[in-house]
Amino acid sequence: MATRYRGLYSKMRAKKAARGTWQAHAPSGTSHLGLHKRALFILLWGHAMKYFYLSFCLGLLTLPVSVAAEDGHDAWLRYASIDAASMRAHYDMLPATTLALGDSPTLKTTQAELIRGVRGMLGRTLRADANFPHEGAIVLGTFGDVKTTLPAINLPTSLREDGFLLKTVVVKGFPCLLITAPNDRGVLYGVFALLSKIARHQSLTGLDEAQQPSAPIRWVNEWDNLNGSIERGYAGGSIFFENGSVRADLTRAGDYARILASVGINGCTINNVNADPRVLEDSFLPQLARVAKVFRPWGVTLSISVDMSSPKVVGGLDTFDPLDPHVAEWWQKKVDAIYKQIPDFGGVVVKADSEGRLGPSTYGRTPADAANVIARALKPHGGVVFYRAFVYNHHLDWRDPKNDRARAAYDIFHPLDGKFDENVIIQIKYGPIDFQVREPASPLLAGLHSTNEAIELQITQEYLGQQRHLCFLPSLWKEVLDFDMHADGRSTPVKELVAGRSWHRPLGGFVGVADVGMDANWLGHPLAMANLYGFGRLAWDPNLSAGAIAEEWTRLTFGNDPVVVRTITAMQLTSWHIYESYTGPLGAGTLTNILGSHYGPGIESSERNGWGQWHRADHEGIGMDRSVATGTGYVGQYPPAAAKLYESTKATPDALLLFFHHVPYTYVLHSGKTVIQHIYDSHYEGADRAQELVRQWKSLDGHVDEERYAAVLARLNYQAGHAIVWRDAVCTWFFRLSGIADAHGRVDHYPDRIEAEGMQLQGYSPVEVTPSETASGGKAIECAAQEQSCEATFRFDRPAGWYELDVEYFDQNNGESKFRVLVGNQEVDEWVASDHLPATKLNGDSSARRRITGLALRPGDEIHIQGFPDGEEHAPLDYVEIHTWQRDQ
Ligand code: GCV
Repeated sequence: MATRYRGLYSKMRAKKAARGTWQAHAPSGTSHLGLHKRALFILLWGHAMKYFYLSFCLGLLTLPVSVAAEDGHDAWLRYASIDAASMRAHYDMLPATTLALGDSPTLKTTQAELIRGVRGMLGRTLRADANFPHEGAIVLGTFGDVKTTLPAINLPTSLREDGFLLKTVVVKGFPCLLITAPNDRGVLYGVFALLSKIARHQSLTGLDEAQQPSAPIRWVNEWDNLNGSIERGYAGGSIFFENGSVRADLTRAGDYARILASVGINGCTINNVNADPRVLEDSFLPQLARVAKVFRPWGVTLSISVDMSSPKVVGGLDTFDPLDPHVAEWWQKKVDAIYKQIPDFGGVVVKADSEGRLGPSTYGRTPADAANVIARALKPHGGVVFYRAFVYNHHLDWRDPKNDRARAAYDIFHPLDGKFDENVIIQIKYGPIDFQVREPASPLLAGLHSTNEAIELQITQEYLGQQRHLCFLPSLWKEVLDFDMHADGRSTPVKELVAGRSWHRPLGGFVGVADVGMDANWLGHPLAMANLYGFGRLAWDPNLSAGAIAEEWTRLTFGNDPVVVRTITAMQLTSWHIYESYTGPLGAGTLTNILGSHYGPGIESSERNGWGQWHRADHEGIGMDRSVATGTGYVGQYPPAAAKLYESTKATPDALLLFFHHVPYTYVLHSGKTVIQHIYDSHYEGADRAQELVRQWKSLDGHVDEERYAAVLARLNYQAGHAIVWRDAVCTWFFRLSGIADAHGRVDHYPDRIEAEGMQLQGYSPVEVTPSETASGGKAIECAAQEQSCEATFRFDRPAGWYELDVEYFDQNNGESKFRVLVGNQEVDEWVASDHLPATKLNGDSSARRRITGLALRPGDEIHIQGFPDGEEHAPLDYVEIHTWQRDQ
């Protein structure tokens, strides 16, 4: 807080504490019960799965449960105590001993995790034995060890690496639980699966279950920079780097590896794909080895992103031409040096010829030339190259209607199919543009028959609300993974293609861009970790439904209270559609500011520049014509059956219409609405449903711990306010451009709103906001530079009653202005604009809402808003909106 206000502000607080009549509720300030009762319904559980036959029935229990505060650090690995004796009793059959048939670091970690989990949930400390005890035991070991020690046990022959078996067996007359796998990482995964069952109160009776991952590649990428910042990270600084080096304390990196392992993620690339060449300096390699060391016990393979120009920049050669023998030799020596320090190093990720990164095009070489030179160096060590297909020209001529960025990946990589070495994997973003709120599956996913591929999904919500908005991504990912490309005229869903199954590729799978940070809860929003969990679960089994994933995650993260499970699962499952509704519907792109933050509304930012994220809206219509007949020809990149779905406006699903076609605003959708009315309606519905999320969450007051309850409520309240900023910006923009009014008369008509520039101003003056649609009426007010405080006043002229006041202000990150609201002489609220929104000026990124509820107002009341500027932020205000107060909302 700036010194000049500190005194004033503490006085304001003291005054407020002394007052009593007026009630102002800060959105996140709701109080909750620390202790409460909750009913636990435990299910009648019966499965008919091949390896999974069990059923038991547990009763209805009512018991007091302490809801302790949590900060999210444990993610879904909380191992919360099962307090109900009757529930705990169902696990009495678990042996008291655990026997590890080997001593690899991973097996040791596995045994320790089992002990930790059982102790946390059941309050029992398993004994760790090295020899077979003369009693039942939980036996941990690889197939190899089991065959040697317990030759009588039949092991399945079909399980591949990382798969596992959980089986009740009898050894030397004692009932044992066997957790075994082809490799020790699989045993670790088996233990996590067992602990997850207990945490979700599932039965272990007669356990006989084998699981197998869908694909060998299940990796995350972290876009961390060596200075400790994270590109597109929204939860604090890097857990790996600080000040140009690997962090001295890697505790969180180890904790993260544990979280990854618990959902079967087996690799992690720790630095930004916009790679700093210094990671390949010899002096850096021992630092990387330190990260590998904390990953190793969890079976997480370390990899790094590398810059193609490294042979020149780091190696001092006069070229980085991938076909130059000196360059090949340099890569070989460098890779050998890495493996000397990190024998289980996984490989490298390459972003080249993309967004200003240097690449093989410098020498007229292809991506295959570039990928192969590194792949050959890695091959003797078993390493792989992930070569990203995110290669495009960001200086496209927007005036040429045939230009289309969406074509780039297929145009560049399809002709190279079969030219990549066997240890190269082409890493393909799920859509052809860039992680938009809705895109069709990239046609390149079906365009590589003789090359390994992996799908790149984004866990960090770059274009999807940056973890300030709730957006459950497995719903989006499932649509892409389940999409059937019909390649070769047969069924080839994306999930099969990327797993390498459709064309029998040896490698393939899933890469998720996670960008976790130093914030205790890893991703910022307490509910956003469902996306990391969902990524891991889908990489393991893409046939899981989004609903099953949301429910699993909720049980593990918030417990098994049926009300909690039902409510959070429902919120997660609607959240992507809600976000899409108030941002960019019908496949037009997210409609965010693509030239800067990628956060708030910036509808025009994508047009008339070379980045190619065009929606081509004009006075008549909107959308990119990508058809073969009249457009850019992009549709022709899909196999014929899929292309047929998108070539005509009639066949194209409404949700993707504007991605594939340019249509007039009056075009009638399959839904029966015109495009323009759909835009208006979806934005109003989306904003209303964002408010509904707040109501849903509030119904959990007392059912979840206070810390996470308050943190989620604050984010949801913010989201509900920001959804209105989005709604108004998008609707206003399209109304002005099309000239077509909203059939329901809502757009540009806000009867409850009082514009700040229309109030009586002292020290404040009106300013234009750019883009204009991001402020109500295109204008806001700011204190003049020399003012220490300013005031805007208006007179309340509605009937006496209870009201709520929404104050729309701007919260830049280059100052912390203070605001105070008074009715007459009485202060009713005060706050500091100290959020860290991605904006240094007034726009849709910085626009924020303060809701003041429960105000008794009478006609003639004067309402004053006082602003106290700070730094570059001049206490900016947009408007006030007054609604009748409904107590329960
Ligand atoms: C790491 C988008 C993002 C960039 C990102 C790039 C990529 O353009 O905005 O931050 O760079 O994608 O995936 O390489």
